Amino acid sequence: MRMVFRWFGEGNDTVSLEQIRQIPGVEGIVWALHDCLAGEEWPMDRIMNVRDQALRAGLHTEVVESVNVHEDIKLGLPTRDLYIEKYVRTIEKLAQVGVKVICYNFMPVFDWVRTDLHKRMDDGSTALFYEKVKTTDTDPSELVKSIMNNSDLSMPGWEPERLAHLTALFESYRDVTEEDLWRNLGYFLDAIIPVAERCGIQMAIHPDDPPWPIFGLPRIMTSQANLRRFLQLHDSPANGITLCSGSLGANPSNDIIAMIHEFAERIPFTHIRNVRVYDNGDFIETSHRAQDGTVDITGIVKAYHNVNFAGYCRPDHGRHIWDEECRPGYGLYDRALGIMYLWGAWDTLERTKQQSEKRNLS
Ligand code: CS2
Ligand code: MN
Repeated sequence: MRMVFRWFGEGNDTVSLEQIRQIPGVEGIVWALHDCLAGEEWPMDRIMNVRDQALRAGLHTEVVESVNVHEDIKLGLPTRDLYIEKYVRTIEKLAQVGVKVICYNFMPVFDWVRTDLHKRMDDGSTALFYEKVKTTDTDPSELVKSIMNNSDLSMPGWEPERLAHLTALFESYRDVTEEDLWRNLGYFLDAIIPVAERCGIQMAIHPDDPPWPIFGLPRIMTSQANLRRFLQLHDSPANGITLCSGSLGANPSNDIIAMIHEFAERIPFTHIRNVRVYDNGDFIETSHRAQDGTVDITGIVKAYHNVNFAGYCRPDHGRHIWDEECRPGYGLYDRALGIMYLWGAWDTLERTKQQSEKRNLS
């Protein structure tokens, strides 16, 4: 398991590369050119700039998250070919600087959605919270406005440029069904996966967060059956999954351990984090510790260990603790604690295995 840490870039993140370097066992950053809008081709000089910065801090840049997919591709519009061409060129450039995995998602309009970015918990920390009723009964523009009022940072999937066209975007998805989305995803994969194969890159789709339709928009990366269908849509080792336990775990009927066993060969990248799901479907992001939420984090680490997982791993979101001011979900402290929890579980399994191998030899 190769530990990495998400970094939003100079001036765009409260966490520094030097701090990341000091978290035990972290080898690289998970990065993106966050100000390149979906559909834009990434400029080579800026790509190299991030690579060089990271290298100077002793960190690699092998994992990119995300190269965002233009809505016209998800909608299957005639203009999609143009955006796919640009996407392909970005993949090729990233390969040139040694990128190995590209995470992306195929969620219509929004990326991840929460209804409160600073929900106060009993211990005084705050965390990202999702109140189900607000994504069924609220006007999405109102929700977005109320959330953005609390944040002066542009977040992935919530870029002001995109949100300014929210009504038009919703209109264009009015007649798009889940089957349409599958078809459009298949078309996209048929175009990009051969390029990824040729470049030695693994594409890794991120599950939908939360894993169900919101505001009437279809979502398909939601369950074990759908992930299976996704892998078959274009059957290639370059067509993989970013298995995110927090996203999938928001639906308690998702058996993440079973997914790890079934899809192991096709998981180049994992996000491990916990959530606590309530009976009414609301959920809050918690610490990574298994007891703090409803996702079996130690069981998940054990499953990865069983399948000899050698891919990249990052803690996903963290709570906001110790008065840290940071991007919602992306502070230093709680994610670093998360990493140490994951290492604790992993190293115990690893040492136990080594000891028993030694015993068997003697
Ligand atoms: C991430 C997603 O910050 C997060 O919630 O898990 O934004 C993720 O980066 C994208 O969905 C991947 O494309
Ligand atoms: Mn994730």
